[in-house]
Amino acid sequence: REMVFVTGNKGKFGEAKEILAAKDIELIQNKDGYPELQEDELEPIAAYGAKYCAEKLKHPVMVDDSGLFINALNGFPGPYSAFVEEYLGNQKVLKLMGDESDRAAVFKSVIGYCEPGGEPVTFTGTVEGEIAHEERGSGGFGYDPIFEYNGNTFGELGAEEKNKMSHRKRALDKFFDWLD
Ligand code: ITT
Ligand code: NA
Repeated sequence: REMVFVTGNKGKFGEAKEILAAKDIELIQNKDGYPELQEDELEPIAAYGAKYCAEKLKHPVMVDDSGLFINALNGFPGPYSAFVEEYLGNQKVLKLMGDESDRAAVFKSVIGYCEPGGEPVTFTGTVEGEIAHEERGSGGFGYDPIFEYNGNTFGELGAEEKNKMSHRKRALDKFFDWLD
């Protein structure tokens, strides 16, 4: 079985490809992109993106809208995670946190899926962790070096470990339970 994943993010694609290989699904990357709605929640962004791409490509597609929600920053960067990563980066996010003692954060991934002529569906996966005091580890991508889970940052975990319990893995599991 094949699945088209519309994303420009190499890290997301690589992880999803590995996770789905175990389910015997071949993932194909499409980098065409889609308009991202400005919303507080990731679900409508993923739903709109999936619908837009399914109609444009005339093919079933999945998208993944994800974000890091930091408790002490009232959920920021959340839906602005890509923008903040690009324009500020991990060091500035750490600076924003300062010596704040509440380090709680949630990584969230929303898979949007749609078939041409159909309505989009979404599947949400979350993982709870903490914002580290410094960047650690060279694995993964994006916010991985500052997101701690059970004492290790996602940057310190290998892809295999991260893919066992990440927000993306949890969202993809729900999606493929639904597809079957
Ligand atoms: P798309 O083309 O799929 O939209 P994107 O990078 O723009 O790719 P998003 O809009 O979903 O993705 O933004 C999510 C941001 O959070 C982006 O900066 C990602 O690098 C980062 N991110 C998402 N999942 C992550 C993960 O598992 N580990 C670290 N950072 C992650
Ligand atoms: Na994006």
